[in-house]
Parts: sequence; structure tokens; C-alpha cells
Amino acid sequence: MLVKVSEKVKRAIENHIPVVALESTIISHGMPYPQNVETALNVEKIIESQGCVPATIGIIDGVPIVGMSEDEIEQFGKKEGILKTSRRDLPVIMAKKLWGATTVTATMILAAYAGIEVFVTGGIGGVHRNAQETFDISADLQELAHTNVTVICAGAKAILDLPMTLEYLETFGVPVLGYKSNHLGAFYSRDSGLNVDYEMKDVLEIAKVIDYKRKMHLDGGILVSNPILKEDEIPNHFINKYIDDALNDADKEHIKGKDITPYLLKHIKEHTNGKSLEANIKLVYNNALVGSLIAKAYEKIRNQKN
Ligand code: PSU
Ligand code: MN
Repeated sequence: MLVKVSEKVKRAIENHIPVVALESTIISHGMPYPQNVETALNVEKIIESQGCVPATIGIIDGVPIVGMSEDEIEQFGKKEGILKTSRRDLPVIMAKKLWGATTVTATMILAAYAGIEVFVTGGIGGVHRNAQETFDISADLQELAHTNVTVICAGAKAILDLPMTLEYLETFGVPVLGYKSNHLGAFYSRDSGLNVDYEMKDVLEIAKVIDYKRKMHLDGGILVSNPILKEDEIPNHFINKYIDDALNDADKEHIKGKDITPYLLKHIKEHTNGKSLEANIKLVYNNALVGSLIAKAYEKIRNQKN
């Protein structure tokens, strides 16, 4: 067996119960223990409370798992040295029988493999600031260009060059939809100062976009920006200083490649006394709720056709 899809997820797919995919890099590299495990399990509960089935995705001893158990999630949160796994890493982690935490990229690949349309995360990778020189552009953007999965996030962090990230997505034909907002979320704060391509008035409208994109065989992902709730946000003027400090320190310490994003997240968390982590957790919960509603609306449309 190449990929292990849990019985629960298999049954849900067979019975047309909406499934929501979740990534594991956010568990192993995005948040510290024990908040990472607590958050991952709460996210699953939110999805279940909406009548959907969660499918947390990760790789254990070289076997990709779609629908990790509570115990497996706990192990992911605790274990040291789990490798951050993107598209390039996936076959190597499998061949070497290692543990891999799936990024947005690898999670999209495995979700599509299992037949899951909707995937909830916190923030996506993008074009890094100074990419003109470093060439550092997250593989997440290419995956969105090609793989048929809808990703719900809270926009992207200002650790990235957001205007360039939007340009890139436009070039590769990825619709960027704003849930009840025409502003692109900036992860910790509601407004990045940039507009999304289209504001969506409700989840049904988003489900219709997914449906038409699939019916027209317009391969690739859809990005839904669901800005953090007002009561949970950290204002730009507060967080931007910490983001700049983190970027400066990363530069000084010559942090590169796949280590940059986890380094910046950890740096910002430590210097804001956990305030950023709190916002991060809240926005993921909010995304889980909206993602579940989208998954339900899309499943309804899909079943009407049949
Ligand atoms: N942004 C976050 N939290 C995260 C990540 C991004 O706010 O945990 C993770 C996701 O798994 C994303 C990955 O796919 O970082 C992007 O890494 P890179 O920039 O190296 O492509
Ligand atoms: Mn990168």
C-alpha cells in the first residue's frame, strides 16, 4: 500500500460525507509542544462538530497517512527531527522510511491522491522578500498552480512579499477568493493592504467556484483567504516590528531554504511573549470552521449532480 487512508476517511468519501484535510508541518514546525497537539486535536473537533470528517496528513516510517489517529498526532507533536516534507522530499522520505511533516504542498498532493477537495491550514508559503536575489519562492505556489485542492488560509504573513505572491498566483491561474472580505488577510492581522481577486459573499458562492473550476477542467488549486477575526487580530503596527526583527536576525544567522519559515515563526512567537502563537491558534480554528462550511456546501453541489 502506497498511501494509508484511514478507515474513517475512506468511509466518509464513499458515503459522500465531506472530508477536510489538515497539514502536519504546522504541528511539528509551526507551533511548540504541547500547544501544537492541543490545537491539532481541537481543529479536528471543530471539523467534526460541523458534520465533516478531518484528515490530518503526515508520513510515518515512510508511509503517507491520510487521517492520522489521535495517538499519531500526539507523536508528531512530540517527536524531534521530523523532516519538513515538500514535493521534492516526498519520494525520498518514502524510500528512506522516515517521518515527514507535510507542508501545504505535500498535503495538497496527498489530499488530491485520496480524493479530498478541501484543505484547511493557517498560512501558506509564498514569494519571500528579496526573492529577486535569493530565488526563495515556496513550492506551495506551484502546487496551487497544478493540484486540484481548495486551500483555506488566513492570507499570508508579512514575512513574505505579498504583492509578488499575488502576482505569481495570477500568472499561474490561481483564483484568490476573500471570504466575506475584499482584503487579503495578513495572517496575524485582517488587512494586508492588498485586495483579493474576488470577494465571496458566502460559502455557497465559493463552492460554486470550485464546482465550475472542476467542471471546466481548469486544473489547479483555489486559495480562500479568511481573515483572522477582529477580536483575535494583532494590529499591523504592532506585529510588523517583530517581523522585521525576525527577518534581520535570520539574515544575520544565514538561515536559508526550508529553515527560514520555521525560524521566523519561532522568533516572532518568542519575541511577542506568545501573543503571535495565540493569534495563530485562533485563526486556524476560524479557518477550520469556514473550511468545513465550504466542504459541506461543495459536497451538496457535487451530490446534486449525480
Ligand atoms: N506559514 C505559517 N505556518 C506554517 C507554514 C507556513 O504560518 O506552519 C508552513 C506550511 O506548512 C507551509 C510551509 O506549507 O510552512 C512553507 O514553507 P516554505 O516557505 O519553506 O515553502
Ligand atoms: Mn523556501
